[in-house]
Amino acid sequence: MRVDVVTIFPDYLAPLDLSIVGRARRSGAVDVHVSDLREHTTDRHRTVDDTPAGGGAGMVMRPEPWGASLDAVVASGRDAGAEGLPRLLVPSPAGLPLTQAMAGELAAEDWLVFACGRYEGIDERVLDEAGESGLFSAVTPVSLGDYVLCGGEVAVLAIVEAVVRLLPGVLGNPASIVEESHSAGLLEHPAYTRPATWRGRQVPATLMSGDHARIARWRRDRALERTAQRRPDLLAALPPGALDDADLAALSVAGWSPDRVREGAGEQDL
Ligand code: JQB
Repeated sequence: MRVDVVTIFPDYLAPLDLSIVGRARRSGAVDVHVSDLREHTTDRHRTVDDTPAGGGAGMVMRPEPWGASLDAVVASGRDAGAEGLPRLLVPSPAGLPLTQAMAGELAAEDWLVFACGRYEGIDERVLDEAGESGLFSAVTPVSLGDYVLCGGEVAVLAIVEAVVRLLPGVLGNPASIVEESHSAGLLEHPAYTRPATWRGRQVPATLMSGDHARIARWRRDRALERTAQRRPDLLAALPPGALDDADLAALSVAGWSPDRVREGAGEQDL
């Protein structure tokens, strides 16, 4: 997979050299190119922003450097042998929420281009033009969640990490991805390691029992309990048939009737 990132803060993407993503780059699983939007400014002050049309607070990113940068990124990817059209992703608090399902779709793409905005975001015509230019297979505004960051760079770090770990050969142990899909739609169960007793706290006895069926049941029950407590919206969103009788029994012990599960109880106390 090829990944291009356009930003006014290339140094913000330095963590993409570290850890799993860094190793994936060195192994050739992903080829990351970070470029500086200001290279495509033409004025002496390398200006990328201007006041909002219609007035109001803050600044908006001017379209001209974005048009030139995106043209250049697509041209240099092609020169480097990239085939097909890249997908353009634009982090924004107004984007589609990033989910594990979206990460899975993105992991199936050959080429992703990220446009990192700053200030109050990028002139909307940049997205409209990219969508009609024929340079991109799709243009997708994407959000990390319902809070406001200062720019798209942190979102790119998160999205690239979520995607790259799904690429073939990147995680040494694909069993962990299999386990994730097994518990898909629920929060993770709690995890423990040695020592068996730490500051007077025991690892739960079931996990020390060696009884694999009992351990699997215990983990599923803890995952269900946590999800009901912390993310009742996820329980309500499970596909029909995702919960069997044993699951419903575990939830009923935790005070969740099947009706309450279906409602997802948005007004839950946390
Ligand atoms: C500028 C961003 C996010 C990109 C994601 C998320 O866009 C804005 N609008 C109003 C005020 C401030 C901004 C700041 N801003 C570019 C930019 C925020 C992404 C962002 C994001 N992805 N929250 N914020 N989940």
